Amino acid sequence: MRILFISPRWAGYKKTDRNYQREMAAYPLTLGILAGLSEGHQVRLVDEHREPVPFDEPWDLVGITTTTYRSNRAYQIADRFRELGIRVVLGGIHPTLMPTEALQHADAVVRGEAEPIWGRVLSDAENGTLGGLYEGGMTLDMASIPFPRRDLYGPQPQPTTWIQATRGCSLCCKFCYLQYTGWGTHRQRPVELVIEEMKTLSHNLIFLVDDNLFVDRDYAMSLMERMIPLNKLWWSQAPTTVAYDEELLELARRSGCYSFSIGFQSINRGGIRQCRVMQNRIERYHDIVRALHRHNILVDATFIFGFDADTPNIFQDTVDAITDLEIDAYAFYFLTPCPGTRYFDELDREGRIFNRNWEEYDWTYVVHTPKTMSVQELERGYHWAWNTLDNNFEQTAFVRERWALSQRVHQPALHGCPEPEPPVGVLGIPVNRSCPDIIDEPDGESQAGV
Ligand code: B12
Ligand code: SF4
Repeated sequence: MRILFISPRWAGYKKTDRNYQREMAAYPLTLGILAGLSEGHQVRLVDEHREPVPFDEPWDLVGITTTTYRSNRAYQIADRFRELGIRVVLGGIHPTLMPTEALQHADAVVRGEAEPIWGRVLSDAENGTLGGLYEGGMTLDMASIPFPRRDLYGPQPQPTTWIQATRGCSLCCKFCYLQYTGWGTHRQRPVELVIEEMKTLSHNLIFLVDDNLFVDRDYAMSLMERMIPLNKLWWSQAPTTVAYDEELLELARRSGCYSFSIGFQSINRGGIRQCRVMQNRIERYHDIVRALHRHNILVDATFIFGFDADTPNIFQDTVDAITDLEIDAYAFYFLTPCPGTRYFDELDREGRIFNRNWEEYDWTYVVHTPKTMSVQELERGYHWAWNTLDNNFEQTAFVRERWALSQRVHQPALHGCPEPEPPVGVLGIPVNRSCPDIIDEPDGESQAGV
């Protein structure tokens, strides 16, 4: 069959700056994996940020991957192909969470992971029996994931590529879709395979796209140990708790890690409690940044505005905290419940969801009514925070340049940090814990996962 896989464009792309666009220029990993699963077929990949969708070619099957914020565009593309008589399969996070909606725009929807079910989708398509919902599940043995077909990505001028070692996260942040799906369960690819894939990469910079590489400390340590001889630079998302583990940070740096993207989420204890970001201890944010800097790992921090406990002071307080903490790079997002999750339903039942345009669920629009300020105040504060830091933050120009960030990896400590304190423990978060509805918080403090 002639199969076309598409990653639809993000409408918010045009609002982003040049550096972020360069970062996004690395080819979507999902398309490479889907191609890897389609051996024996003629496959073409289209990332709509780079090239237009080829509607006028004779495809036998079109597979579209989508997140929530790209689903409007995914549906538009799907509708158009179906009008042309071409069969369409939708998959990804949004169709997994909202399969009934997705089925209105596709012949078939894959819920969960493509790997276990794509073969059946293909044979049904060949036999003319394709249709309905296909369950891919989220229990796949990760050893069976094919290497992504990077040979189909076309010219790759940028030095970064995405790679995945693990899926899932054992933490319970209420706004995160993982816990509402089987995707919360942590699974790992054999280290051997990840290293083998890394060895095939011509790229010097790697983004490990794992939800949380550090759920299983032994696994993370063994992977990082094996990465040392590869001489690559890499970054990944990480929970704040990585900073409590000096041995892990030391190995991370030696293996080429130059930056962690860390969800600090709020400097307001109420927000941390409301959304069960139980791994975060606000009173330790300073230690966390310092620990990472001691190991020459840059801190790329995310903060969320719009928690029920946030008052209009949150913007000034967050800007002050970022400057005071000496955070290297930052991003602000609005609290955005993911459609298809219990958290979304909860806010909906409270009558607080006022925006159902999924295109605006990219964390840069207010979609629910905040509790302690107006929507306008929340929007104004968010923009004020971005503008204030962008204007005042002396390092911003280069910290947004990941390429430049990486140069600092092997240089002396960034901010003259003091000698390391003794390790205070390891991640210690039980693998695959189940998320409680509420957490008991001794002395009004959030429970850290350590
Ligand atoms: C890498 C990444 C990025 C990268 C690159 C994005 C890209 N275009 O490749 C960067 C850092 C640039 C980025 C930016 C953003 N991201 Co991002 N990103 C991720 C991350 C960490 C990994 C994506 C990935 O490669 N996963 C690995 C692949 C293999 O998994 P998968 O896509 O789910 O595919 C599997 C199944 O879903 C299924 N499947 C998927 N598609 C299809 C299609 C078919 C036909 C079939 C059969 C099956 C199938 O099979 C696959 C294999 O098992 C995810 C979190 C995550 N775990 O997915 C967030 C995530 C996708 N990002 C998110 C967001 C919000 C954004 C931003 C909007 C943030 C912002 N405001 O700046 C931007 C938008 C950028 C853009 N161009 O779209 C959210 C989306 C939430 C939602 N519900 O929509 C996520 C889920 C993070 C989160 N924890 O909530 N992101
Ligand atoms: S730490 Fe990140 S991936 Fe894990 S539950 Fe929280 S938001 Fe989701």
